[in-house]
Amino acid sequence: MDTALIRELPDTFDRAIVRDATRKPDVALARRQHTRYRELLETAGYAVEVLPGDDTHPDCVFIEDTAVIVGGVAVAARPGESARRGEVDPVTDRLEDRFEVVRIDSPGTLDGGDVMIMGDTLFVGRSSRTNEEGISQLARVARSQGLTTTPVPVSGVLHLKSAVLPVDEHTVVVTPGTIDESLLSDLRVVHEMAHERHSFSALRMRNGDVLATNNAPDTTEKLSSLGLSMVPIDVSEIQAADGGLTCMSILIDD
Ligand code: CIR
Repeated sequence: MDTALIRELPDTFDRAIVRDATRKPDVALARRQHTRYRELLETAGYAVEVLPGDDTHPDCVFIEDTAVIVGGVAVAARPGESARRGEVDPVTDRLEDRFEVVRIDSPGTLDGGDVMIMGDTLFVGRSSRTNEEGISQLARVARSQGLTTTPVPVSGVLHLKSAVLPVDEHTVVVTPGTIDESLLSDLRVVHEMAHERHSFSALRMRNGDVLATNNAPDTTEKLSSLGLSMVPIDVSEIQAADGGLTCMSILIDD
């Protein structure tokens, strides 16, 4: 059975790092939204494994940023925000029975939210969190696993996956103006609707269903009309902490 590794939301979540602190997330509501996320992963057929939260790391629920599965290797990330680096070891400790663990070393930085694998291509965001050295260390692992790496400069958003989200094997949703779309050569690109800018987030699950944030209904409707099976979810408090739907899990194909 495929596994989804998630991490409990800590009591300190209202101190998560935010780029534009317009409002603090409500921790109790965020926790209910996270529980619903977990239930929907289970409904899609994942065995969900839950790591305990850590109150000293308010962002630890964003487990995607700490490790990236590339073939048979778990790459231990080195988050661009130094305050998040202590989130990595508890996650890689859990992954090391199943994968060889390779670490991104200083001066490299890499956030897992900057990595998107589509077929044989690993796209990696060059962002405020992921630097050139982190990209080249990751590219070495990718090459060893038969993948080609395409760096993608990202502007105006936190991570590559704040700008581009896979919704099926060859389709991505892009927020216009955040990346050079010509780098996505072989992929079908659907644009996030202008009036829903930065609201849409999605997670493609093992059964083909796509979780989608419920505050971007028109972008979601566009994808439904292309035949995708969309499952709406309210993650307002996760979004208030700059998170989306990919960032709360690491999906492992068995
Ligand atoms: C941060 O700034 O690091 C967190 N507040 C949000 C991280 C979201 N991660 C992701 O989308 N992969």
